[in-house]
Amino acid sequence: MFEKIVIANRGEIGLRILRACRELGIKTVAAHSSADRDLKHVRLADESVCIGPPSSMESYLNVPAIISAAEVTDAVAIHPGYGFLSENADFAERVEQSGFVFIGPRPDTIRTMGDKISAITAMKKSGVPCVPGSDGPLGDDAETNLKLANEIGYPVIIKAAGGGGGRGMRVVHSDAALNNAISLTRAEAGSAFGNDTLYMEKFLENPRHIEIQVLSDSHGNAIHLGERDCSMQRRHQKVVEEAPAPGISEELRNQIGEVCANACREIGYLGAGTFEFLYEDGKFYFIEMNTRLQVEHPVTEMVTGVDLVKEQLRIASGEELTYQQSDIKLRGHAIECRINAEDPKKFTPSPGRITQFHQPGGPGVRVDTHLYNGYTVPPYYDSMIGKLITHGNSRTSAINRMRTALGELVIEGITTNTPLHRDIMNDTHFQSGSTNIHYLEKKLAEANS
Ligand code: MV4
Repeated sequence: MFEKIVIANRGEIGLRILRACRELGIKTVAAHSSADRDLKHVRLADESVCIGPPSSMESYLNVPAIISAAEVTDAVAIHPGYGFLSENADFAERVEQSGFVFIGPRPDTIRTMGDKISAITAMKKSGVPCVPGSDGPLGDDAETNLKLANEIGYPVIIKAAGGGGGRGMRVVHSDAALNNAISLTRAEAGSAFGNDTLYMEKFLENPRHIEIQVLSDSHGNAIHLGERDCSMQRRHQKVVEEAPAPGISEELRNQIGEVCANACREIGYLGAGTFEFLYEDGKFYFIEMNTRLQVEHPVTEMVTGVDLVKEQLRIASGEELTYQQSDIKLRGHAIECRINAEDPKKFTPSPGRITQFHQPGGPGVRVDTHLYNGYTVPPYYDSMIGKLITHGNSRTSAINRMRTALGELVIEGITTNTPLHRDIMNDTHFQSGSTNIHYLEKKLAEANS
């Protein structure tokens, strides 16, 4: 196992990684910006290195500074967390060229999955079900594109190969609108991603967003850890996630999970990964693969008992997975509410000093946060300040525990989206498990009319 690693991230995930390191006896170096000296994990780490000023561009995205932090502390590996450089293939490559281990998949895998067309091509080849679509890049010939759209059937969606996470997409409903939409999307993609390659898919109108968690080691072992339902989102930001997804049978879970684990073995995937699917009318359609640890990983941990961060560290250090597929048994149900420092109505960021913080507790309650009394939430970064996770024997029990936990949560000095979570937990449609990716935005629009 590694002797010492650099944590190249901040906030709750910096702390989450630090805790996993402690349990494995790994020494920690917190690489942090000058605005983050008071972060909980920076205080707790064995060592810390300031890698630059507050701006992410000059700190958490500053590749030479992060590699220097590893060099000066004699660390052997770098954990990127999520966001920032976690899915940057060039960063992973430079970490390895500098003689350190990147805790994540190999650079080539990250590169393949970063290009949405090559990701779909690779997954389709490995037997993962995909959305009917162009099977490759769109050309510029208007007639060919019209023919393709008619074969797929309207509505179709035009997506940028360099996009993902909701950026660079356009829905098209008719022949009349198609080629203009392609030109517009191509121009936008070119300036936004420096890559104007596009592809076309059938547009699914009311899907759920369901993703499969996998772990895959360097000895040819790969397992799936079931699914998460992340449909409760606003503007491509997830708000609530849960595991398992309501209404997915054990048979369907095992079938799609096996397909994903098998794809991992075929491509020699390394580490933790997530297959993102749209789920509609009982069928899964692959859209993207995430090659990082995800924000919502705790709901999977709660229902499987697997510590995903410890497994990431073990896999990166060359050890074998400590679980076989037959060891993975789902127990109960888990829900996560992302707590954001934002205006509860307008969703604008709300940084500032925390004057009171009381965290909920009791059976089946987990709080992943770096907050403490007197901490100041800086204005420079993402507004997520913590995650409240509950577990119960049933979905109803997990929801009830979340309602109780939200009732106990006190954060004063800044505003948060806690009222929204109380609303969602009391929402009869959420309670029945019958929502989709459009549900929350529709609910919020209705509340405002
Ligand atoms: C889609 C889709 C419908 N049909 N693809 C948005 C984020 C990106 N990861 C893919 N996205 C979508 N792709 C087809 N063929 C609808 C979305 C989509 C969405 C997906 C997941 C979660 C939230 C979403 C919100 C709006 C649109």
